[in-house]
Amino acid sequence: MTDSKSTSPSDRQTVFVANRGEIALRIIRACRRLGLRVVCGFSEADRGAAYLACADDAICIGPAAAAKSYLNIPAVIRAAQLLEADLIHPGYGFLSENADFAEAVEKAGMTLVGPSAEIMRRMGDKVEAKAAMIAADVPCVPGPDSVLPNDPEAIAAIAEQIGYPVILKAAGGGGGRGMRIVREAAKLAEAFMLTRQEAQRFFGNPDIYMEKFLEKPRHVEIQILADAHGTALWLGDRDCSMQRRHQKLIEEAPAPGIDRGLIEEIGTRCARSCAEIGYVGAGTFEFLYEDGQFYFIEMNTRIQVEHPVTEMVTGLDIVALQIDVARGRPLPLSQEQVRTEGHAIECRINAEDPESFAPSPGRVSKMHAPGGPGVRVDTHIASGTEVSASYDSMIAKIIAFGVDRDEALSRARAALEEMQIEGVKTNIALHSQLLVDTGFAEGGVSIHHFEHWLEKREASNA
Ligand code: MV4
Repeated sequence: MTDSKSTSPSDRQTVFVANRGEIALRIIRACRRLGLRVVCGFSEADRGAAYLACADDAICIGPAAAAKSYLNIPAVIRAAQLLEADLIHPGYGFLSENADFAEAVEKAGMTLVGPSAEIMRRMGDKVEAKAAMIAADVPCVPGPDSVLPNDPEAIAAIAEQIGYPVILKAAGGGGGRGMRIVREAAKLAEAFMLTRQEAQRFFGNPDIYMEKFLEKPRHVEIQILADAHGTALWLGDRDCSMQRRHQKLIEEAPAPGIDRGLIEEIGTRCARSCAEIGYVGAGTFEFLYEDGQFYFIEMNTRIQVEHPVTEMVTGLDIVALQIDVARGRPLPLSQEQVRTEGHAIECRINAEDPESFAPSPGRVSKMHAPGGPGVRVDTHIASGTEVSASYDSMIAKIIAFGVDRDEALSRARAALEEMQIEGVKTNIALHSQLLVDTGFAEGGVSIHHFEHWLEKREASNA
């Protein structure tokens, strides 16, 4: 390619967005900032959605059912080729951590905004991921860095060595499926058989591993970003402990009340392990944090829903940087230039019944988004938007920034009060209640806090 050609507008690279909703819009915005052409694939359910008009072009990839559109690898590849894409951004969910998809993108001569198929496959196997982290001196939950044998006596011996309670996990699992807690030796053999069957059924991989079960941990994660030239950065930490059934409700950065020296040591090790394994792209190291210690559990190889809290405290555009490193560009900053400042809190707004948590699809008849200093709203929703029953019920993210946690909290509270959504039920009022909970206001709640809070609320309403 000649210089004159590379500067002509027709030669701009094209990004195909293989996702929908708020993250599709977030990716479109990053592409605009970078001066890239950006095109979308949409399902029949999303035809005519307002965010699609923000892209340079868009094409239908199939019916509403995700399996036939956003999860349909041949349909996505064909659409990207038709719209002359150079890169494919998978967002989160759908095909974002599918190694077969990553391979198909490579085979079709395009570039995935994400790590290689090989790395994705390796991190998708939780036992391989754990072994890689142990090798890189990232602290892990006590337990073997290998799959369990089939011999009941050998398994019992491993459990005795770890000490009860233990947890059995499917190597092909993650995100909360295919796990079983075992509190006594008498229950181990049956639990092993059941977990084995589930692992085979859900993930097509019968491999099981065992860890010490941590009773009351927090969920703290480290954001990383790595280029193809050997630079790997960590961009701080997030606390995602406020969750219900593995669906996060509130995330914040930084994790409150944790020794900054310890976080720095963990973050540095995460970044170094990325450089060691040749990781390119954005990624997240998930840890459990209990009694002053970090324990690695899984790595996510995608951009995450909660990335905005990290963007707010670092001032970086993680999605733009993620696209740039996928294009082979070197990261434009060093670790010393990554500075975090202040505090950010994100509330996930879902279209759901606040009592039953059942999805509440329908037409948004009215939408007023909050704003003002330190308030960011990531959403594709406007008055008139149809919320489909075919997809996740998350429709908006309210992110509040402050010089400290108290200011972020008070801005988040005011933003939630201001927000109005009519036509679908939402969890806005639930968030308002959570943000005045004394436990949450103090900071540092465990992953079980929300369910306990709900139980207490039910009891006081009875
Ligand atoms: C654990 C654990 C306690 N001890 N591992 C759930 C999702 C998957 N990513 C790992 N998970 C857990 N692994 C050990 N050794 C508790 C959980 C867990 C959890 C973790 C993070 C966020 C929410 C959670 C909710 C329930 C259980």
